[in-house]
Amino acid sequence: MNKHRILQAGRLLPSLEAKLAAEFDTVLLAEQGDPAAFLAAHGGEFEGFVTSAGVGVTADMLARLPRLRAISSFGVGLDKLDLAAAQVRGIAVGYTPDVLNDCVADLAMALMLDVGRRISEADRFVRRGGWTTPGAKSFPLARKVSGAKLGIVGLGRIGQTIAKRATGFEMDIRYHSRRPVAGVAWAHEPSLIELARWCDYLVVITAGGAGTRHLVNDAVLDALGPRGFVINVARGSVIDEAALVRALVDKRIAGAGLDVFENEPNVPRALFELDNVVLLPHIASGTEETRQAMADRVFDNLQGFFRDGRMVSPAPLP
Ligand code: NAP
Ligand code: 8YV
Repeated sequence: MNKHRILQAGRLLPSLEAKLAAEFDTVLLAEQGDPAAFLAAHGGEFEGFVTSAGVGVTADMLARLPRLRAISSFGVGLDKLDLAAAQVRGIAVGYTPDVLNDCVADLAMALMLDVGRRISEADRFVRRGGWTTPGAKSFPLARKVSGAKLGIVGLGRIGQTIAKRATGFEMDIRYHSRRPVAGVAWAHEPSLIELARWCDYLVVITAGGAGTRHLVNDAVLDALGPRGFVINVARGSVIDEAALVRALVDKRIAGAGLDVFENEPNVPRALFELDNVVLLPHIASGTEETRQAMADRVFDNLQGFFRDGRMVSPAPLP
């Protein structure tokens, strides 16, 4: 039997590439020279497309793949996948929810502890000899995380996993989302401004995309205030980055822990100067175990579709 032809947008874990190549006839777009010319000549040959949450798929790309039947995306974020364009064509879309909840939640906790307890700042202090310099000022006091007030923006799969971890830290937890979540112990706060005013740590873990663009704006940051920290493990677009930089530079908020940015991999230079900000290169799901689980789901989605007509984790319809 002929293997289904699959287009791979970019490089994947070697183990996933090997599994895909054994089951399908795979082609790596990034290695085909001029992608536009390649797609004009060969786009009609592909039935499957493997992409990632970071790369996504546009309506224009779909138009270049006229026989496409299935897309499998490495990641849970759907903000760069044109689901509506896929739906119009009846193309199945799969993604990797749940398998990354633990690691993204762990990283949110790590960022909260880091900015609250000034861990990265203290590490820099030790490395530059601040501890051993005679007569130097001692390292400044930090803020407590255990027992503090945590506001979670978006109590979905990952948001709930963060709340469970924070429960172990005896944090007082409330959350904001458009709809209250049934069956959870934490209080829903319909107003994001009120949540920000109440909490010490505001952790952002909503979906990205147009619906949440700049949800955290000047007004929310001012409500958080000079004793409040913001953590973003969702998407850079959810926070108005220019407003965040202003609030940090002007010390209108206490600090920030950021895994995601509006224009990745570019991070506003003004943040490099600030000691109360922790900057990470979008690594929340980046452990060997979780990336392998994501890779397995990318494969299972594609194999499930082509063998049984069913993906393991179909993306929700737009
Ligand atoms: P999820 O289960 O779909 O949860 C998304 C949450 O966002 C829901 O609680 C939803 O509640 C809320 N939400 C959506 N629109 C909102 C709005 N306008 N205002 C307030 N809340 C809103 O998704 P998940 O699996 O937890 O993942 C969340 C996001 O994390 C992903 O979409 C992805 O972008 C990001 N992520 C980042 C990394 C990383 O590496 N940093 C890794 C994985 C995921 P309502 O619908 O009730 O509002
Ligand atoms: C991925 C993510 O590492 O799942 C997501 O939505 O943001 C991360 O887990 C990344 O997007 C892979 O491209």
